Amino acid sequence: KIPAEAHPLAEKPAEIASNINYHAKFSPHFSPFKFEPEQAYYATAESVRDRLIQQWNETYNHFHKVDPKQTYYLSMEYLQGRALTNAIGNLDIQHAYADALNKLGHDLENITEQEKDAALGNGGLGRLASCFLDSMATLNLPAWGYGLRYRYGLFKQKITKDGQEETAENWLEKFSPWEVVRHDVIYPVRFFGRVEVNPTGSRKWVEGEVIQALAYDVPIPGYKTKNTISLRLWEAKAVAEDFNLFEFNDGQYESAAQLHSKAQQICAVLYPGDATEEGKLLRLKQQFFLCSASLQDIIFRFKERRDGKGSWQWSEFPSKVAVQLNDTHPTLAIPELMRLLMDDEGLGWDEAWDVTTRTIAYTNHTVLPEALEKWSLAVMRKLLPRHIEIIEEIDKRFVAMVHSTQPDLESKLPSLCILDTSNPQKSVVRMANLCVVTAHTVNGVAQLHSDILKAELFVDYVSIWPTKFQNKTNGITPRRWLRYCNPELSSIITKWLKTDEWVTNLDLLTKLRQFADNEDLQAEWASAKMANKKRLADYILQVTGLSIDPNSLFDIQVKRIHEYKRQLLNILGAIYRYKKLKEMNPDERAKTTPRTIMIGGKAFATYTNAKRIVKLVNDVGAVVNTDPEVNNYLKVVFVPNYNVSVAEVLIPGSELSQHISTAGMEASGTSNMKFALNGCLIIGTLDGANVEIREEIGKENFFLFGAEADEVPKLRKDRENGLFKPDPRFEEAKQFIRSGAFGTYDYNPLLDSLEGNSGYGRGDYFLVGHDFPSYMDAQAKVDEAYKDQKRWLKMSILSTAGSGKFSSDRTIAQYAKEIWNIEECIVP
Ligand code: DL6
Repeated sequence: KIPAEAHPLAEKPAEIASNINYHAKFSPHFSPFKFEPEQAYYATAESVRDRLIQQWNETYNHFHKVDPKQTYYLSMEYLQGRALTNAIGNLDIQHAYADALNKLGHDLENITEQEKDAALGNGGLGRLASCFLDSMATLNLPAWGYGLRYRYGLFKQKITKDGQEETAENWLEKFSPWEVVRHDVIYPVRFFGRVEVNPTGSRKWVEGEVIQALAYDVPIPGYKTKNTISLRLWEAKAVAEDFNLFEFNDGQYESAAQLHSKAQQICAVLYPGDATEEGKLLRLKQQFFLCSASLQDIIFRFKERRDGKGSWQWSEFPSKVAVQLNDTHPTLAIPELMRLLMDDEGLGWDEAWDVTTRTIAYTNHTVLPEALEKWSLAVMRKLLPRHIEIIEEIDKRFVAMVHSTQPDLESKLPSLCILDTSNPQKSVVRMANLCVVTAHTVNGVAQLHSDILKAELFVDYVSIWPTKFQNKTNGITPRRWLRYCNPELSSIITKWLKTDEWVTNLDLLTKLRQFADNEDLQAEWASAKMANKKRLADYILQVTGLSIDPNSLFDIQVKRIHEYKRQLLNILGAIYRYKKLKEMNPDERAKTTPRTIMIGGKAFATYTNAKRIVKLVNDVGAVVNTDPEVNNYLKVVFVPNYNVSVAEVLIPGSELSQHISTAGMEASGTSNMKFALNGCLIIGTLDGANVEIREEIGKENFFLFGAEADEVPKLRKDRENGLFKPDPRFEEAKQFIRSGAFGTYDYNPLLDSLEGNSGYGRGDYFLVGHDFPSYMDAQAKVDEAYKDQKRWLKMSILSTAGSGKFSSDRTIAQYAKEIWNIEECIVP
């Protein structure tokens, strides 16, 4: 830690102001003499970036000199959000910058609102990757992230009368002040072509199309440390020689620039639709592009650091390099590393396999069968002919190993092997199997999820490699998710703990427990919550035009819209609540706990039922919020375009949050951790990390309901056998929708998915009907608990106090020690 007075950046606001002015003047992106908030944002960001660059270069030089073992995190997604508040906070220069901007007639908070979210991810997995980068930098670990520089990130969600509408999110519309292009870091990535066999037997991948991968680096500053690491994003490019001037001059404009347009397609969008063959091919190209460019870069750096230092062996590679695959999306790193080692560096199979297996580790983030990637063998053979040879060889050797050492498992081989050729027309490569067979370590992301992986999805592999499987419960960065998004609560915590060390040692929050009953703390806690609720109410007014009452209970569910996450359970509960309020007389109504239910999240563009859920929430809101009998007691709000920045407003203002997935389906969840950390109570099932959160904060502070994971298979069977008796309240809520109470839209397909044998092939696969009564009972307990504000505040304080375990610093320290075997490397 750098003492405040010796801080190299402890400058006078006047100097900072002149630096911001300098940027506005000499790196201008706008017409001169304009200095409105937008211009001020870009100039401020550039001024901050300059400071980062200095630390960043020192970090790289230090790592280069020390040559420690380094981790490379490969992820197709990063949900970075905004960078300015985080950067000046981590650099500890927020006061100086706020003063400087005041001098220039601007307000720091207002300026930060100008920044567009970098949304290069979909949801939990992408945001986790971003939290991990923050922790890697803060823990001074020699680690980097690799990803793709998508032109359009996650779509912008608009709500129209028809429900969700998607438009492209142009986060690079003007430019990003946070990225630095490295024109000297460029690698060729090949697609298609053929394998050439040389007389010596060695093989080479030749011809096809070659696209260039150009590096754009984003600095990731650690909190109050000089260490600043990189997120390297690859951009696809064709070179000038690929432009056919002859054809162009001949009027054949499209074919003249064919490779340029193919290159542009690669990084055009995050998750191109893959319903078509073209879409599938493009997605596979994206995955390979990330893997190939990153591995070429890693190998280049490994060799560069050995240059001139005497003789070295490739067997040393795993003692210098750890590669973590963030789910199966970067699985092609496995055959690509094998190919680079064998075909380019001349290693034999055994040596290359030894290096690869000791380098690669894999994290699984889902047990949902449709999310377990399988790629058509035929498509892959066309796009990556050499890699398919390698995958076939890995599979062949795996099968031979099972035959010779695990005869008991021979009958399991059809599901264990990598290639599934049972239907020769539709043979596929199972990416998770390739990862498990190759990786030295496989981990799940919460204890329950890791247990399920070992007991179900990967059970037979466990008997082959009993020590390969680990758990690494997810975490969130306390910097973004408390210190910066909730300054009011942060100051209170610092005051009561008499230190701000909790920002990097979140376990210190347990010391709040002793004050949970203290009236002074409770009063301060309540006033911080009210300030955040008012800020949230202002935000809702601004984006929806709806006025909500900060004295009502703020109940929030925000996450991707998916049937397993059960937003449908939430809205059915709201519908039932509305119906009962309508049936009450005014005196009865006045005794209820007023609630504002907020639901936000994006539905995948082609996921019809998810989009119906979005429409239903909006339709219910339209009726409830304009019903004068009820709208003082209940409001239902759909929060549009949920993203990282919106979460930073919602979470601090929340009092109850819903994490209500069918048990066994949510691998971990990380928003549950963010809400609990901010003193929000949870209503939830025993799923994912909820289980551990409940253990940490105390079961009396958690509103639990629903079936447990090990009951789910039997409950599904019972339904199929007609043994399920729905609760009358559940029937009443569905019937109310069918009666047309919320408009004329046809909700029958959605409601049918909760009945009979439709939806996911079997009726109510996610057990909404089964869990509905216990959900409503738990909600009744919430209403009662909220009436006793003293008790509620105590529960809220205990939620924060019990959240220390869920720091991503803890998670990353465990990855570093137990998977990567890397140590801190502090920049002096
Ligand atoms: O591990 C991060 C996050 C978990 O918290 C969520 O529970 C899980 O649903 C999510 N998984 C994905 C799946 N992507 N794929 N494949 O995003 O990961």
